[in-house]
Amino acid sequence: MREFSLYVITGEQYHPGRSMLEVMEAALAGGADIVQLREKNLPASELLEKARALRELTRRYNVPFIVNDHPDIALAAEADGVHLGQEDMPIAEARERMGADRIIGISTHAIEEARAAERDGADYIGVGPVFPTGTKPGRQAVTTSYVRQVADEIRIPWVAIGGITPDNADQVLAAGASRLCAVSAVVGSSDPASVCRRLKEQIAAARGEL
Ligand code: TZP
Ligand code: MG
Repeated sequence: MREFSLYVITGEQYHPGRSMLEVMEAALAGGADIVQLREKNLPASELLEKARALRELTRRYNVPFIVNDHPDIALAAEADGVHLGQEDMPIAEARERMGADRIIGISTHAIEEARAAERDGADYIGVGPVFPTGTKPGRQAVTTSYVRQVADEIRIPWVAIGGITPDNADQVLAAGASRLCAVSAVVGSSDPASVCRRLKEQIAAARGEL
């Protein structure tokens, strides 16, 4: 898959009164370079409608678009890929449905899951939640020690996620991450573009690109 550094996921609960498209467009303007639609409680028809709209927007910004949980909706919306959780269908089944050219990502919470994802042909993995987060309640934080383990061992692209903000991003980058993902810090901000710009700068500095 194409290289990325800042992954932004939708979270409509964080921006009452502003539309998902308006907030995600601000994130894209600020430099989000991959985007995921994550909506846990919508009927399929509404999810597909949102997916099509976000597909359209991400196409304008030439940014890959991923749909959480639903390969069929990802395909129907012409998304670039799907993101799975450990409880979702196996990677092999998603691959069969999506084909070789689409992106398949999977969330991991321990090094054994990361190894399995790499072995099973995931295109990228999520690593987290690094910090406790209200976006994924009930899931224990994996801390930066899991980030370090992944940095040492995993060779497919991976992205740190969970409670990441500009204030703690440098800790995550120091643990070896070179890609960050955020929901609330970006979409819950009154200025998503500037949060994205700041995170991108922090990533670029850690990568030695500045
Ligand atoms: N997977 C692991 S943590 C998380 C997901 C979807 C939530 C990240 O949201 P936030 O608001 O950036 O903590
Ligand atoms: Mg899922």
